[in-house]
Amino acid sequence: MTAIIDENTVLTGGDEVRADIVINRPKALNALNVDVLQGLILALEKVQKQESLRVITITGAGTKAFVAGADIAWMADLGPRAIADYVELGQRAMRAIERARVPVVAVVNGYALGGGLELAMACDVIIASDKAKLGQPEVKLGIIPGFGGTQRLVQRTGIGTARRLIYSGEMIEAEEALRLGLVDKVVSAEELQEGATAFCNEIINKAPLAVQQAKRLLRESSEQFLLSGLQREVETFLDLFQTADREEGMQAFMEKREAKFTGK
Ligand code: DAK
Repeated sequence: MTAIIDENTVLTGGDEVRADIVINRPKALNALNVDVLQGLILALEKVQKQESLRVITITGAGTKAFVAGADIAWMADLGPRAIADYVELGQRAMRAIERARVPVVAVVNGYALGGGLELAMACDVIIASDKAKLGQPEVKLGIIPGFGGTQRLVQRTGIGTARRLIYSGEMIEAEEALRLGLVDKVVSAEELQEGATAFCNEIINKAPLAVQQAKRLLRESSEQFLLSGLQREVETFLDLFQTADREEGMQAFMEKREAKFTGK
């Protein structure tokens, strides 16, 4: 896949024990395109070179969105080969988060939709602002969650809630997400950074090897099941990507109108 990696789309900062990764496309609500996904993978590799690292945070730039999903305008015109490459890249980015040697905390500062919620769910812990809105709206576009949402949402909320959220595509508020187990902590928007720092310090102060081994074991507890589910999700996603409903769903989004689906 050819992509020019714009280093400014993913920023890194922090100190010797904590790395902060910021997805930086605020005008497109931090939507995930190739640059962002490749930038995320590179940022994760870079920050983990620091031996003293204890925790990583991921957030979105600006006050409106964590990540509003895959970049629909960009994705709408992709052919079968390019979309298959995108799948591979997206899955690699999610797995890089999940397999990072230290815990990764998603700091959800606004909309976390579609691929954005999937990215948050690949993190170990999700801390959300009370203004955040979360959902898997893919069925409104003629597709399904394709970066692990059909698998990781079930793990977080149980199957009943996963069905409700994925079939309806509805957006929910942070407080409801907390009740459902979709997020782990809700903090007022004004205090989100302090709340995230307080939680990171809880991790930083603990025995690093114990935390890291716990992370590995927790991940491995469901890994085989997850990997086979992810494979089936990708295959189904690619089939749906070829349908007329998918074309209509994405076209309707770009034209800011309701989609008219035909089941074709
Ligand atoms: N992609 C591209 N641009 C987006 C975007 C997105 N997901 N979300 C928002 N934007 C852009 C808008 O088009 C708008 O651009 P301009 O018109 O200013 O140029 C700008 O960001 C501001 O958005 P709005 O004007 O719409 O702002 P509002 O406050 O009115 O609404 C909103 C905010 C978040 C409710 C709304 O923007 C919205 O509904 N956005 C779309 C959310 C969505 O449907 N997300 C799911 C995308 S599908 C794959 C695996 C996974 C995926 C894809 C492939 N493979 C396996 C290959 C994932 C799919 C998805 O995530």
